[in-house]
Amino acid sequence: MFPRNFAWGAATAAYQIEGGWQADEKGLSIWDTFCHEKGRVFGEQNGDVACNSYELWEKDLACIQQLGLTHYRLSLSWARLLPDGTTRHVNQKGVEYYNKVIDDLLACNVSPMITLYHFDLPQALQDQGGWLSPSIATLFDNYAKFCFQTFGDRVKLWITINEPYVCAKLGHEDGIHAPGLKEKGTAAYVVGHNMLRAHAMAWHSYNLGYRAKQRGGVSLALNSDWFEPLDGGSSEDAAAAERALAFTLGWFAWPVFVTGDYPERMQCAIDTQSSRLGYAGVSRLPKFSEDDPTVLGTADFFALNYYTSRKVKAGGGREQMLSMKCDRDAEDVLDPSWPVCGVSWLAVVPRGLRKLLQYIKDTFSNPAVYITENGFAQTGPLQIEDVQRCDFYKSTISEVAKAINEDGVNVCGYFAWSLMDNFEWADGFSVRFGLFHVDFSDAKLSRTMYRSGQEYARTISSYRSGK
Ligand code: GBH
Repeated sequence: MFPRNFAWGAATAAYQIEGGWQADEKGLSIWDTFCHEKGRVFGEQNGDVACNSYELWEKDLACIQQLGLTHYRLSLSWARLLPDGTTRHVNQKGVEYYNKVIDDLLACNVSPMITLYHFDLPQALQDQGGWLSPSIATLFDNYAKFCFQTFGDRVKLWITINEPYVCAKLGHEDGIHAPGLKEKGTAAYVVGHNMLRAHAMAWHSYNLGYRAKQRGGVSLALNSDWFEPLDGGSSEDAAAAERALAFTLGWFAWPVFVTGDYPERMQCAIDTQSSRLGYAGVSRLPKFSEDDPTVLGTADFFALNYYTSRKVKAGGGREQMLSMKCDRDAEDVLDPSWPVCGVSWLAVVPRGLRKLLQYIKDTFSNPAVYITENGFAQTGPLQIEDVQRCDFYKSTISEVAKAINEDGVNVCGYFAWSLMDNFEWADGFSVRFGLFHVDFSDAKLSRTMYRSGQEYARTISSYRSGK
C-alpha cells in the first residue's frame, strides 16, 4: 500500500537530456568544456545534442503522460538561464523554455520537482574558482532567488544541489567528472563545504522571502549506498561501515539534519590521517563560520538518491599520501551473491534501500523522505524487453512499500532514474538508464517505451486506483 498522495515520478537532469548547448544565448557549462577535452568521456561523446529535449520537449511530455506520472523531476541549466552565471544578464529564451515545460506539466496534472544544480556549473563561474571559491555561495543564492522568483509560483518542490558528494569527490578529487580536478585530500572537502553554504543560503532565502507566499519545500539530494560490515562479528568492520556511511551520507546529512557540523567520525578520521602523514594541526575539513547562515535545519524533507549497497571491511587507510580514500579507511566489497547490472558499480540490492530508509528514519528524526533517484542500467545490445530492469523495479518498489507499511518510514515519493536513456556523464551514451529507449543513431531521437516503462505505468495506475 502507498499513501494516496504518494508522488510517482521519474527524473532527468539538464545536461543529460537537453542538448542545445549553444542554442540562443545559453552560456557554456563545465560539462560543455569537459566533454570537448580529449579523453574525458567514453568514445569522446558529449551532450551537445543528447536527447535534444531543448527542441523535443513535447516528446518528453508524451513519455511522462504514457507513464502516468504524478511528478517529474528535472533540473535547470544555470548557464541557459544566466549565461555568465550572474543575474546581470538573463537569457529570456531560457526562461521561456522552462516556463513552457512547467506550464505543460501542470496542464497535464504533473507536478514538477526542480533541481537547481545538477553538476553543470556555468563555465564563467568555474573561471573564477568555481565551487572551490567561497564566493560561489552568494552567486548560487542569487541564482536560486532568481528561480524562486521566476518559477516558484508554480513549482512547490525544490532541490538546491544534486549529490554534493559526487561533485566534490568525482569532480575535484578523482577528476572523472567536470571540472576534472585531482586535488587529493583537500579540494573535495572545500567543495562540499561551499555546497553546504550555498544550499543553506538558498534555503534561508526561500524561507524568508518566498515560503509564506509560495508554500513549497526545499531540500538537497543526497546520494548514498547502504553499507554493512563484511564480517558481522568484526568490530573493526562495523566501525569501517560506519565510517563509510559518515563519509557519504553523514558528510552532508549531519550538518543539515543533526548538529550543524560534520559527523565526529569523519572529523576524527581525517585528523588521524593528517597527523599520521605529518600534517598535525592542519584541519583539512573546513569549519562553519558564524558569519554564514546556519546549516542546521535547512531541509524541508529528505531527498535520497539510492542505487546500490556495499559490504565494508577495515583498511585502505595506509597510503602514504593524503586522500579521501585514505581518510575514509574502509574498503568496499561486492557481495558475490548480488547481481551486477550494466555498470560495474551498480550491484542490485533492493533490500539495501529498505535498510537505508530505516536508518534515515532513526537517525534524522523521521523526516518526510522522497527517493529522488533509483534505477537500473543496461549496456550492450538493444533490449526493449528489459526483463531484468522490470524485476529490479518490482522488487525495489516492494521494499519501499515494506519501509512504509512495516517500518513506518515516511516515504512520500519515488522517482525512477531515468525517464529516458540519456548522456550518462563519463560513460557517455554507452550506459542506458531509461524507462524509454532513445535511438541516438536516428536524427529524430525517437523514444520507445521499454517493457519496464510499461510495467512501471501499470504499477502506478494500480496503486493510484486504490489497489
Ligand atoms: C546519479 O548519481 C546522478 O545523479 C545521475 O545524474 C546519474 O545519471 C545516475 O546517478 C546514474 O549514474 O567512481 O565510476 O565507480 C549516482 C551516484 C555515485 C553512482 C558515484 C556512481 C561511483 C562511480 N553515483 N558512483 S565510479
